[in-house]
Amino acid sequence: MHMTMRWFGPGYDPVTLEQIRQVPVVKGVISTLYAKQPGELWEKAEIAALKQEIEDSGLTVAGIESVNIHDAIKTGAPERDNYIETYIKTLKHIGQADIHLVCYNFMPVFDWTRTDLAKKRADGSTTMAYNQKIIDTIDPNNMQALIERQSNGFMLAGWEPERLARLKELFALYDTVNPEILFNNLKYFLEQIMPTCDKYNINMAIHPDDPAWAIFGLSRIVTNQEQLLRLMSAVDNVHNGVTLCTGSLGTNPNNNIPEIIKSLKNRIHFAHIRNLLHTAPGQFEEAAHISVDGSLDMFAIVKALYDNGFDGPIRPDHGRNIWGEKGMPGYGLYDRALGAMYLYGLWEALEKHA
Ligand code: DNO
Repeated sequence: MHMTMRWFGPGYDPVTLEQIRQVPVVKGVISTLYAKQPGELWEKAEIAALKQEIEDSGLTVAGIESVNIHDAIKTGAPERDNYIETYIKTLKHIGQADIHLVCYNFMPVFDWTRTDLAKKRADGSTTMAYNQKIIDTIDPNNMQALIERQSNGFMLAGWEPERLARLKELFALYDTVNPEILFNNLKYFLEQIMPTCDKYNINMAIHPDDPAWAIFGLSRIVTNQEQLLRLMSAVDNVHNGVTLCTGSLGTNPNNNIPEIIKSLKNRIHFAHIRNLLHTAPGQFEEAAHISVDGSLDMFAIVKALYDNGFDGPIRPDHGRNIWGEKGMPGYGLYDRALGAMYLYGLWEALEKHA
């Protein structure tokens, strides 16, 4: 296991590499070329510059989150092969830069979705929260505004204004894309990229849908154990793997995360570990990482990863905003640093107790 933190890159992340470097045990970051639109080629020089900046600070690049997938690939549009070709070139450039992990998602239109980005908690901290009742009544065209209003002025991953400005067009593209079609489009994409992943030893790690159910009538196909295992066997190559995101899978209380971890065996390449608190059916808020603050048993989760022999990067995931920090929602420095320490502590105890 390698403890990492996410870093959005120069000009986008208010947290500095120097700060991350001072979080004990964090030796690497998970980063990206944040300005890249889905479908754009990642040039070798751009990847090299990012890597250089990170390495100059004494950290390593533990992986990329994300190389986003163009809607033509997700919807299976005629031009998908051109976009897959570009994706393959990007993977090649990433592999040549000696980076071997790529996190991505296959969610239609919206990436992670929350209804409140700064819900006040009893201790005065703020956190991100979700209420299905709001989603059921809101016009999806207003989602971008709802998120942007609460973003503290930061661009949030997956909520790129350029793409979401075309929301009506995007919804129309997915009109006929039922879960089976979406699954087949994902399978097709993975089959095309696997030879490149094999050649450069790149682990593709799909991120589960967040929340783990369909929203706004859009298909979602990465929400539970059965769907994850179906995907693993549909493209049965070790480079087709998973980002084990406890905060996404954990939105559905029926998902038994330790059991999911066990069943995925060696196909977990990356772990996003955070806790959340179920407040009512279809409602949750993001808690501090520690078990006692939320609904997930973090010890059982970390133990399941440990028992699986997990040796990829882990990162503390969304944190609360604490100590007056005006951070990017979910990605402030302080609570994620606390999370990293706690998760590492669990791991150390498991290792020493073995
Ligand atoms: C949100 C993140 C997601 C994730 C993507 C992966 O904070 O967990 O945006 O990075 O879904 O492609």
